[in-house]
Amino acid sequence: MKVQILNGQSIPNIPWQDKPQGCSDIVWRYSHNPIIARDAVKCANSVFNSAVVPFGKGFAGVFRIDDKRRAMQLHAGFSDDGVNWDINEERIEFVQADSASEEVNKWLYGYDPRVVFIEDRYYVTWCNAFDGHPTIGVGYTFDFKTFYQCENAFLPFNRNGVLFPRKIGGRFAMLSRPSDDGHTPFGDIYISHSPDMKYWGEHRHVMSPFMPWESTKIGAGPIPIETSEGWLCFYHGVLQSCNGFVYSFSACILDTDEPWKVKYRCSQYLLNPREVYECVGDVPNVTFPCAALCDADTGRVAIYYGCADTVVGLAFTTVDDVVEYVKANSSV
Ligand code: BMA
Repeated sequence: MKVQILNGQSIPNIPWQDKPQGCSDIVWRYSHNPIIARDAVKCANSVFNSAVVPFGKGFAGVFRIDDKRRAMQLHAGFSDDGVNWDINEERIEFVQADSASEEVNKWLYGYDPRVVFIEDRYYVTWCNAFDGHPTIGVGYTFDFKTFYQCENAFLPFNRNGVLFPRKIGGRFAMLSRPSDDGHTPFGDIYISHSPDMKYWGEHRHVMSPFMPWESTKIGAGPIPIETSEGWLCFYHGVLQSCNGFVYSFSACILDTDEPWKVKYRCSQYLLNPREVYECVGDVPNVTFPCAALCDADTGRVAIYYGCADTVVGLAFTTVDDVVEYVKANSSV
């Protein structure tokens, strides 16, 4: 590999399919997409923007399920191969963490989870209702059975809270997108820091919408991947067409020690809605990545993304290919 993966993990059973012959894309889709159907769980209207990590000999995850009441819920799930998933019928019921207060976390709804292992536990962040207003919820689990809920990271309104997989300069770091109460028609990515996962500050601006494909708003996606070139971050960008929003995704590379500094940023999307399951569903024209597994031995990357707010898809790339492409097509 040309690009080194730092602090990575061997995932010999990472889901994988070689790039189809003749395909010139940097990110390509799994041929059996979608991997999770909208009715994978009895109560579900849809299963989409969801996050997975290696766990034991297989994988575990936190899944966004909009139930048949159209309430947005988080469910835990497990898989041997990262492709076929058993998702719990019951939603996650968080237990209050010692560091939190019961006034903060009355469950109303939760969506768009991310999951990351840091030090000794799996942290979960998601868009959480704080007195009915969306902000970033934070929790953790050791076993994907009992989940503890911490204080919310920020005041409303905020979405797309994404933790870095290790402390940077001795502090936890999180990307997020301050927003408004509705289907926000704007949005930049910021970074915030915390000594203890409770108090967040030292906020810095990271980047704003720039190119046409992302000109309305952008939001962090999967947990950043640490490489010798910096933090490789996939992120979504939204274009407002005459007929609604179009969600595509691409990648940027942030400075290792000062991740609010953007080193490279791809000017084009890497994947956009074009397959039927991405263009047709409860919300058409959405590809929304929330997780990326990366095998440190081979540089293979498996990206999990929500499709049309209805199902989950899988796409592949390699760290070498994506870093080279982002650098070669960068506008910062
Ligand atoms: C965003 C979030 C995502 C969703 C997207 C498209 O604002 O709500 O969960 O996938 O809109 O509807």
